[in-house]
Amino acid sequence: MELYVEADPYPYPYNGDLRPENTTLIIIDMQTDFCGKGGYVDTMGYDLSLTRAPIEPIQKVLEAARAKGFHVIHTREGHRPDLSDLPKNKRWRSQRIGAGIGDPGPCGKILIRGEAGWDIIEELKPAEGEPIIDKPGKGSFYATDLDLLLKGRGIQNIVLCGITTDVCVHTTMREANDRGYECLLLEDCCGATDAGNHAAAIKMIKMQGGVFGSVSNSEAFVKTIL
Ligand code: C5J
Repeated sequence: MELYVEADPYPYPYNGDLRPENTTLIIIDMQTDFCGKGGYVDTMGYDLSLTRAPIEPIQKVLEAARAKGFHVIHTREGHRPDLSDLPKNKRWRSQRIGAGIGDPGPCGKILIRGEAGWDIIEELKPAEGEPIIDKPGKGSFYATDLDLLLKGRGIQNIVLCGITTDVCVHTTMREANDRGYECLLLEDCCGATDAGNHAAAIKMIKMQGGVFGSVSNSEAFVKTIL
């Protein structure tokens, strides 16, 4: 039986082969550092309401996906405490904006593995057995075992949620698309540090007939899978 999610610019997935066995939800970087008080994004001075907006829609999607037995994968951006995996230019740029990666902050050292700010927020805590991909960069494929894990599980479809839309979510979607995965981004389950950038990132996906995949929302996805 073919199953499609109502999406733009095309019903997802392209071939109607949407099953819990071949589809994963990937929840990107829902960490205190990106959406919590005293974290990296807050320290940079951005509006936290923008990166917190997707929390509730993601909770609904996560509940439905878990209930139906879909794969669920979480990611975290962060660096080793000795900073050996932190490119010098990334550190320099973060220091320039007053939120130096590795520097102490209200939630511990900024974007450092094991610190309070680096962890996934309580509202979206991974369940037992759900893999967490720790990544040093923006994309979830670079310098991680994500691709091996997806191939081993026979996953063809990736449904993306998380923050930020224009950075880690977009980079991951592009990486996944180039590897042949069929991608869907849930618009209300993502957020950026700038509303215009969120909108632009969504628009980019829809160009060229869906250059990186298709775009839908939490309600349409949940309605389709339940
Ligand atoms: C950023 C991310 N924005 N998770 N990281 O630096 O998108």
